[in-house]
Amino acid sequence: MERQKRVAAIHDISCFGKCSLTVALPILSAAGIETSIIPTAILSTHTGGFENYTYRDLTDDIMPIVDHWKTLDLHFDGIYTGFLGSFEQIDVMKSVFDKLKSEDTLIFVDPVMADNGKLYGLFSPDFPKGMASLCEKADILIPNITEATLLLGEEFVEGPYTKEYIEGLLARLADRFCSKIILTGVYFDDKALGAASYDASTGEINYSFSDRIDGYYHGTGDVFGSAVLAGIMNGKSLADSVALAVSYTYHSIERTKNAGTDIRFGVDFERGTKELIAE
Ligand code: PXL
Repeated sequence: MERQKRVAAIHDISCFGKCSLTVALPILSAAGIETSIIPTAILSTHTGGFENYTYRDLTDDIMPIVDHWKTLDLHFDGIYTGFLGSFEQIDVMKSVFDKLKSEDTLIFVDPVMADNGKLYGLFSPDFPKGMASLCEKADILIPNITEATLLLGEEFVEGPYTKEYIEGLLARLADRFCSKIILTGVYFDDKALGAASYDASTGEINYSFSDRIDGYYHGTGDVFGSAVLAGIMNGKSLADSVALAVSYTYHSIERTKNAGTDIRFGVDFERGTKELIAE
């Protein structure tokens, strides 16, 4: 049997509402990936639609965890960062990468900070600049379109998009940050929604779409990112991993919609994990 892959997932724990670590850990584990975690903050819920949530910042705990791990001589095949609770954590993440990465470690960065043309309320206007400096260290960068424009310092453009616009964004992101880009929230009409991937080292661009389900279901970016990384760690190509993640995320939203669940509560990704290991 092949050696098991090991990933370090570094996100917050939102105790209720299924996103960040409560999504990344189960999805990667279900896909057969050993997953170590570093929580960046603990919140009672995520910040998307709940009021009066608790927030405990864990910035001071991150380096001691990493330094202890260093004494164990661990090898990581991937490091996956998502929601970071503060500006300071951006610099902390750069040190974490330096300390934990080996030559073959894949740095997978989801620059979680914005959606639908808006920076999330708890981030200051200079946060995207800091996040951009972290993205320069990524091997694979996975922004949505709002995050992509913020990282590039461009105006947000409303969809539906043209192929020219999407492929221009992919090229500018690859130019500025890293050779492999996955752009989420891509749509050319109101029927289908999906993602585009670009590998600047080969020039290959691929698209994956599913039917659009109306409503803003929370945590789907984390479900999608975790499924992409699961595919890549399991040896799939970038394009095949994106296709797997589009299908898995779509089915998770579909189950949630059919159940009539509150859209803030997260999606039913749990009952579809078989899809992650299907050949
Ligand atoms: O899913 C991204 C995310 C992660 N963590 C927290 C969030 C959000 C998005 O709103 O609020 C705490």
